Amino acid sequence: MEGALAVKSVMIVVILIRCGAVPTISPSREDVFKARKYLSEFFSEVGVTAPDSKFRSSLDSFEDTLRKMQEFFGLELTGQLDSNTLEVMSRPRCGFTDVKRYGYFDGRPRWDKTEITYRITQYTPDMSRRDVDATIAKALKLYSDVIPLDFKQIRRGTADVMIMFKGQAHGDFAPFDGNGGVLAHAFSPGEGNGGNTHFDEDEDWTLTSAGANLFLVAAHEFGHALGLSHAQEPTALMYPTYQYVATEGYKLPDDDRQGVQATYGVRQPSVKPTGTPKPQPGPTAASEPVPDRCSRRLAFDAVASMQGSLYFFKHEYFWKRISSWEGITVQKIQSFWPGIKHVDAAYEYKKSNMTVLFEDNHYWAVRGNTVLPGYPKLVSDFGLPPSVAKVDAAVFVPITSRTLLFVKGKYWSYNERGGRMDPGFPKLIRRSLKGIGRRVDAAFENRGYLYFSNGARQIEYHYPRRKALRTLLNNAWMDCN
Ligand code: 0D3
Ligand code: ZN
Ligand code: ZN
Repeated sequence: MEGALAVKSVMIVVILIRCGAVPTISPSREDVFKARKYLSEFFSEVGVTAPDSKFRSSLDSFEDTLRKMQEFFGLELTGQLDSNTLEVMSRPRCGFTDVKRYGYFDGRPRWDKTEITYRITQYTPDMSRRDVDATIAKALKLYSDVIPLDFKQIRRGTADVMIMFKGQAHGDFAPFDGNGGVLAHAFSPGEGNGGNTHFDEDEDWTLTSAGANLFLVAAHEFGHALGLSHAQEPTALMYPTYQYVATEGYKLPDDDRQGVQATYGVRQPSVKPTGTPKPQPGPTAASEPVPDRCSRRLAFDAVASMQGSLYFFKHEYFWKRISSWEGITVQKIQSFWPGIKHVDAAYEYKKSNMTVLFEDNHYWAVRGNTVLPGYPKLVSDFGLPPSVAKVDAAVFVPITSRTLLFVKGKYWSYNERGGRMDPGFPKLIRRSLKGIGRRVDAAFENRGYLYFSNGARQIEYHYPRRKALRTLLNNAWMDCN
């Protein structure tokens, strides 16, 4: 009943074992016995009868089943127990899920809904049910804290993620191997078997550093169940081999978080009452109200990253979006950088650990809330024509080490390492940065993507491919529902 879906996931194996000739040797009695057991375990829906049966129809059935298995594993469809087929049957199989290889077939698998149900159909005697429930929930929460997915436990019926503890052969194509070795496995997202997660009951499941820590293993498996493959980074949760690490206060490691957020997006942090919400009455008393950051018409004056947070500038204020999902705060620009009233354009140049803020025809370099000495300077010192009264947007592109400066329908390119403007500019935005429109009023870089805002909308842009990927509303960053 789960066969068809297992096929999809185990197709991975195909590439690995497809090559080579098929030397045929006559199988021993023991081989035949093992093959029968194997086929009845994993391909039983097809019906398996002994190959030495005197009934022709049964023989057909064995050969058919074997061909099915061979097809499944990308072997030559001989219907015979050739050595390649026997080799595959004896191969110890680990987790099925390797998105990198899987990806060759089917693209990156993901859940296309935001509420994922899970059900634990078989518990382990090693721990109390309560502890198992709590540990599974905690492992899933690592993900739901950072991506916009919610997990809901159900106790009957079919859930998206069916979880069980079972040793040895347990109804899929990857029997477990007793204590040690493979601890668990999970299917990548999809219908049927997709997402299902199996824990080898022959491990000692614990909440400590002894045996196999259920929280850590479950966290790893749910990575697979969400579509993550194994990682090369040894500190990543998705590293292929288990190693105990302290679990108190455990957060999804960066590598894994970035992987899963690249697939599902970022969970908008919940609103936190800010420590500095009240606009301080400035020297010029009458202050504008704080703009509505959730408005669908929200336009930004400027956006920049700064020391891992994003700063969104609007009128006399900026919202700070802290990278660790601590929420969004709002503050008056002037109370943070005295002397700066509004910001038209901004970009961070990490190499010098500084951010450049443009206001009208001048600019500042700041580090944190410190304005660096020697500023403000005139935009003509930057290499822009003195006729430029205002810079609309600025963004630093890490892969080229260039800062793009947008003024009306054109943009300039500044070579940060060389400290000079590139020749051949300005260029027309509409011609040379296709897909982002005619004008840009705010631009920033985040996790390898560029974002170009114009009015209430922004374009997510992949610079290496010079490609506009999608359109968002500006308020998508503003933690609104
Ligand atoms: C597995 O069992 C992984 C599960 C895993 C890997 C890393 C962290 C948590 C869970 C199959 S998807 N790996 C085997 C393993 O680590 C190779 N076994 C125990 C060991 O070798 N220490
Ligand atoms: Zn399994
Ligand atoms: Zn794994």
